Formats: sequence, C-alpha cells, structure tokens
Amino acid sequence: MTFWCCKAKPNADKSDKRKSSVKSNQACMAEIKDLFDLFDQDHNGVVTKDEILRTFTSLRLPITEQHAEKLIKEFDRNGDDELEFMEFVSLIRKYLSDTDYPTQGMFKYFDRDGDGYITLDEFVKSMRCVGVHISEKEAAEVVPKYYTPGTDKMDYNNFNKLMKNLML
Ligand SMILES: [Ca+2]
Ligand SMILES: [Ca+2]
Ligand SMILES: [Ca+2]
Repeated sequence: MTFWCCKAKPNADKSDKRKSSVKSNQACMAEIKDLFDLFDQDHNGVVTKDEILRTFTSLRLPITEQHAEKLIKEFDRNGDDELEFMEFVSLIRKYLSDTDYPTQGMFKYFDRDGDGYITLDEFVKSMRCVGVHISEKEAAEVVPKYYTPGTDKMDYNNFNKLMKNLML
C-alpha cells in the first residue's frame, strides 16, 4: 500500500517525510506538547528517566527501567541524560511508528477521546501526527473494512489487524 512508503523505506523517503511533516503537523506539535507536559511532571522543561517510567506506568503501558534508560540514551542529543522538547518529539514519533513497540501504545494514542474505539477521523489525524500522510479518501477505503461489526469504529483487535495488514 503506497501510503506506507515512508514506513517501508525510511532512508529513501527522508525528504518526503520532512515535507509532509511541515505541512500537516502544526496541530500535532500542540498535541505532542500536551503529551510532553504530561511526562514532564515537575514542569521543569525536561523529561527524565523517572518521569518516563512514572508516566508509562500511569498510562498502563509496559516499560522497564532499562527500556526507559535506552530511550533517553537514544534520543538525548545534547548528552544531559534528559529529554528537552525537541528530543521528546523524536522519541514520540519513533514510538508511534515503530512496529517493534506494542500496538497497545498506539491504540491509546489513536483513541483520542478514550472511548475504547478508533474512528475514521481519529485514525486519519493520528496517522498524520506520526508523519504518515493519508487522505480521508484513502482511509475511507481501507478503515471501514476493519470496523467492529455493528459499529462505525474499530476496537483494539480490529485496529491491530488493520495495522498488521498495512505494515506488511
Ligand atoms: Ca521534568
Ligand atoms: Ca537532552
Ligand atoms: Ca475514540
């Protein structure tokens, strides 16, 4: 499926990816800022390993201390062992678009109103926030196939199936 191109070929698509994030991601930046504020529990402008651990735990997302440490190491560009906002943005983008991470985390992020289901609208907006541009038309062709029977939205299992199929 073509709209997954930047997933399949991360290196070849760098310039495209950058373009799409410039035009579609202003709203997303505000959302990532909200997320940053959630993580930055003492509001000192940086996120520490402990803050990552506490926040993941309170969101009931699986994380270990080693994993939190690894995340900081990987995204801490200025070497202060903490994540400033822009470092945090890279982490969130990676987290949400990486198939190695549990899709449970993605599900919670995609389910913007927290009702346990993902609508077409939530899907399109969230995809754009992780740097994958998908038009309403493209999404409208694919997503309804995965609606939970009798609804116009996806539960976790159906969302999982959709993501697995898209990422093949
Ligand atoms: Ca902090
Ligand atoms: Ca840093
Ligand atoms: Ca929802």
